[in-house]
Amino acid sequence: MIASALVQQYHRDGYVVVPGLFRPDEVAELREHYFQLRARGSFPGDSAGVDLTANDPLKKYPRMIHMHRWDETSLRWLLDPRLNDWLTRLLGREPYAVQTMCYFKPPGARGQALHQDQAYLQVQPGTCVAAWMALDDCDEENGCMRIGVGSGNLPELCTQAADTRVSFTDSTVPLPPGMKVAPVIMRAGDVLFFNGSVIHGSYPNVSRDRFRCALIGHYAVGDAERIGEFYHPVLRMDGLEATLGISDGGGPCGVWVEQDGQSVVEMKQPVAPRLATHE
Ligand SMILES: O=C(O)CCC(=O)C(=O)O
Repeated sequence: MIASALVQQYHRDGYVVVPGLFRPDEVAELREHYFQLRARGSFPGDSAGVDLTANDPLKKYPRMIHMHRWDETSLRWLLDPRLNDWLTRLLGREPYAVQTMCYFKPPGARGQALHQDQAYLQVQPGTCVAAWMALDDCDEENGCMRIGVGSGNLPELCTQAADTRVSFTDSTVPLPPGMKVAPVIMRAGDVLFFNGSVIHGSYPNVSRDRFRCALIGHYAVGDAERIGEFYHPVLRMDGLEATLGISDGGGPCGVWVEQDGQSVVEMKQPVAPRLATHE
C-alpha cells in the first residue's frame, strides 16, 4: 500500500500497520540482543504488571520497561529515523519519545486485557502513540495484538476487572455492544502504530513452542505540554531532553450507555485510584 493510503488509514481508524519497516537482519539482531539482556538477570521495572507466581511462563520472561534509559541499542531504536519519519507523517509533527518496552511472550503466556494507553500516559493536551514492532511473526496462535475496530476516537473509558486467567494485567475496558475486536496479524519487522484512544490488547500465546516477541516505543504528540511522571525524562527525537510538565494522572473516564438505540460514552469522574505506570 502506498504511504498516503496508510496515513489516511491511521487518520480514519487510529491505527495502521507499516509492513517491513525494519529489515529481517535488524530484527534478528534486536531479538537476539533482548534475549541476551533477559538472560543476564533482572532490570528495573521487570515485574511491573506481571504476576510472578510459580508456573507462570512470564516469570522466566517478564517484559522489560524503559530499557532506553540504560541500553544504547534501545535508545537508538526508539529514536530511529524510520520511526520518526512515520510518526511525523501520521501526526503532522515530530513527537516526543517517552518509553520502550520489550515483550517476550513465551509459549503458554497469558495475553494482555483490552485497554487504552492514554489512560496510563496521560498526555495533555493530545494523546500518546505506540510503535509496536513484531520481533516474531505473530498471529492468533502465538498471541498477536487485537484491536477494537472503530475505537480510535474514543474518550478515556472507565476500567473494570479483567479475566486474569487470560490476561496478566487485572483491569480492562468494556467494548460497546457490537464493536468487533480484530486480530492484527504481522510479520517480523512490521510496525503497528496506534493512538492512545485505540482499545487494544493481546491474545494468550497458546502455541507449543513459538515466542511472540515485540519491541514497543511510546511517544507523545509534539504539542503535548504534560505527561505522567513515570514517563519523565521526555526526549525529543534528536535525543535531547525536553521540558514537559507532569500531568495529574487521571482525567474523567466514561462508561457506555444506551441513548436513542445507540451506544454512547457518558463521562463521569474516575471511581478508582489511577495507575501511574503503563499497562
Ligand atoms: O504486546 C502485547 O501483548 C500488548 C502490548 C500492549 O498492549 C501495549 O503495549 O500497550
